[in-house]
Amino acid sequence: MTKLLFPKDFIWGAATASYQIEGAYQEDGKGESIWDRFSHTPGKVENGDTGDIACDHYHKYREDIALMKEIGLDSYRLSISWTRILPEGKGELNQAGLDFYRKLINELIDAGIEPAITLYHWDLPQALQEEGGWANRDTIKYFVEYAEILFKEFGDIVPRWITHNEPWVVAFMGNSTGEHAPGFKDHKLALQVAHNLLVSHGLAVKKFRELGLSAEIGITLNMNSVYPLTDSKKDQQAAEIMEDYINDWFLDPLYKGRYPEKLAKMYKEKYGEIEIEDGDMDIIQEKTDFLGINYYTRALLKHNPDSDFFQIDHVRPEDSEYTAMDWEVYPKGLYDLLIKLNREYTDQDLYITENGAAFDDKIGEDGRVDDKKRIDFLKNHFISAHKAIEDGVPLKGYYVWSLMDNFEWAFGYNKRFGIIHVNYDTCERTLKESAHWYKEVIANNSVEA
Ligand code: JJW
Repeated sequence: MTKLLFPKDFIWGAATASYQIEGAYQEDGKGESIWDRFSHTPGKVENGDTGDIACDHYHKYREDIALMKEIGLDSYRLSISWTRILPEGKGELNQAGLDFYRKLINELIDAGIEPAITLYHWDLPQALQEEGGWANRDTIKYFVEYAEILFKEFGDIVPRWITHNEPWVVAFMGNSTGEHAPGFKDHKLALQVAHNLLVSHGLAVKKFRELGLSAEIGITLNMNSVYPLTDSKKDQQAAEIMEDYINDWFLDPLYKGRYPEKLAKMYKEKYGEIEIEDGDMDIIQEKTDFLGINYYTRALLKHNPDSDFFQIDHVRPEDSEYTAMDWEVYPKGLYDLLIKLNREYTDQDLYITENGAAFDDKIGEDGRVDDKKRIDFLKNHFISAHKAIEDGVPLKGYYVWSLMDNFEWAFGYNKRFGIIHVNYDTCERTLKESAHWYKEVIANNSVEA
């Protein structure tokens, strides 16, 4: 066995999001979000699950921070619920919402845990959706106003800020596949939403700079490492289109000031032009301090002339291991992705802002949750990250998804991603074996390979 040591100041963390854990969906003046509306619409979420109570973190945050401290986390990534701060998305401020997050942030700091805040983790105010949501450019302005409130309130005590979480999922699963809120099935609408999200990111970063804060700010993208099944020309082209669709649709505007040429041309022929205003591409390129990466699996593609989606098929290798999400376990993809980002896009700091796996965890007779598969998953991904660091990638930290089992969007509570088990009848928390293992990794700043 070799012990792989991480850099001295490497940040070990865990992540969650407001709607997935907080509950208290109508408490202390909170307004309705699109996920409140969506989860309450029959047929949208498995089992009719909602975030009404979730993990009740809104009331149990002190207990949860004590568990984070026990694990030894350096940092905790959380998101803020826009409708706790501004129930209608704009206009009147709800002081009780700010008070909640101030208590939470102070409790973290007192526990020696750095808060990292995501401004937008999918819970758009329903009031703004009624006016067109992210497809309406006014939402960009309201987002920046919301961001400014938080920057002014917490910018001096929160060292790391993330504008958006996974704009690909927001745009395409929310507006093209319709699996997420607000549930539209309109690919052109999704393209407009994607663009407006990027512009809102750039303007929020600009606002952050104007305020002269010493904290750092970036954006988090969900990305897959992408491979062709064979090295045939057609499979390679299939992989290139998928790379454009999943990763480069966001990376290229952020770092190169343009959309991927080939796919943009195909979209234009199929859907016509979306609205891009003069100056937008410059705004989107506003310089950040880091890029956040959410990595779960790879995409393996082959050409299929009969497939609707640009003649591309996903391939599911039978001999691979899969998580409860049916996502292929592919740790090497994390290494490949980190190298691609560092070589082709940016030499700035990188963070893994999410990586983890869902498995069907059960509490055993002895009260332990023996999640060996999760330990193996995390270990092998940590090893991949370590290799990338050795090869010169400035990876500064790693947030495991998730701190605790929670509301996994359209899958409801069926998918358990946590290193802490949550009993949804009692809201009782139990550290899984992976949490005990992670505690050792953090304490030693190393992983045994
Ligand atoms: C599907 C991409 C190609 C959440 C997907 C991409 C491939 C046609 C987990 N991340 O609950 C799902 N999650 O709230 C944020 N991350 O399709 C946090 N990514 O399509 C977690 C990404 C995801 C997905 C789901």
